[in-house]
Amino acid sequence: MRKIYFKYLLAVSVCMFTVACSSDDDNDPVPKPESAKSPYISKVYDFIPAVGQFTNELPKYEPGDTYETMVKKAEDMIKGEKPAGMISLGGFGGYVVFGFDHTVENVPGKRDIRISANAFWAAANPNPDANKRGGSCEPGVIMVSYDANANGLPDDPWYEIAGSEHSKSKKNYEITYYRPDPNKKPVLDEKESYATDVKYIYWTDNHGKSGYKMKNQYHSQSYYPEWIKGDKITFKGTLLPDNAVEESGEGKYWVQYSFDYGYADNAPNTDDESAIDIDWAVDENGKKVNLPGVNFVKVYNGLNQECGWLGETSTEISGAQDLHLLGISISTK
Ligand SMILES: [Ca+2]
Ligand SMILES: [Ca+2]
Ligand SMILES: [Ca+2]
Repeated sequence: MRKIYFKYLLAVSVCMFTVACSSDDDNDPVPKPESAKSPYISKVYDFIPAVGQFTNELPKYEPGDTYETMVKKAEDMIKGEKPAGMISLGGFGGYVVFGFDHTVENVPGKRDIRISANAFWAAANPNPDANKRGGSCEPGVIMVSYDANANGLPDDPWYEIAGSEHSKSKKNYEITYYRPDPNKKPVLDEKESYATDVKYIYWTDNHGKSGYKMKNQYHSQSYYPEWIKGDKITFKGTLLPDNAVEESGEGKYWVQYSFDYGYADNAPNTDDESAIDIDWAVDENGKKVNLPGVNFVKVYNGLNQECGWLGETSTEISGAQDLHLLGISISTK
């Protein structure tokens, strides 16, 4: 904030100097501090995807890559006005932390931030009685943070955006994925013909459950984040209820139903439900917090769900926008 004020003072004095010295030339560039703000993601601070069929692909892992180079690759994919692509967060808990170059204002009664992803509505839901919107909706839990100590770093308290499933979700859920032995013999199951290994990656959670993540024939690379050291990796967060239903009765057509509001990759980018109101932020006790705005956003996959041949449900992210700087007005709920 202090920096912005200084820049403003500087701009004002440059402007006064310009006016005083060039009375007949009004084409001189006049710095405008406001226009220096970008409505888009300016930086990715952290990125660790969980196990998933797009892990090591979105973004692409190459031998020699490290945590730092993968964070930079994620940033190159989603920053700016025209992001280069998309990142996948993998299974439950996989996350990204990004920020804006300013505080996104929490405007009363309005949504403030849109998070872009690749959600879309089903073209041909076989269930004629479906009364909810659905298609490819892979909800990520959104957390927000205000740069309270004004150091430009996401080292301040985080608050969860309480979306429509907040009261139905499991708080403090933890899942651990175990690195697969590259020499293990794949296990096949004729009932799941799309799978090239039905016991690919073992996982356990803190609710006494365990299982295996499958590998499918459509994605043959390693599904375990290759650059992460250690034989296992644990993710923590709020587990959302499953949202997918196989609607054909033949294992063919999975519909991932959209939650009403408050999640990423849960509604198309043109839909109001891809936008959130900072006022929905709550603390760890579920109590509403009143933030003036936010500088940083964290999104993690909130589901531990497999959909047959479609594979695991994994949140994707392809950008974010400060709606106010873009002049887009969307009412809150
Ligand atoms: Ca707001
Ligand atoms: Ca900070
Ligand atoms: Ca998606």
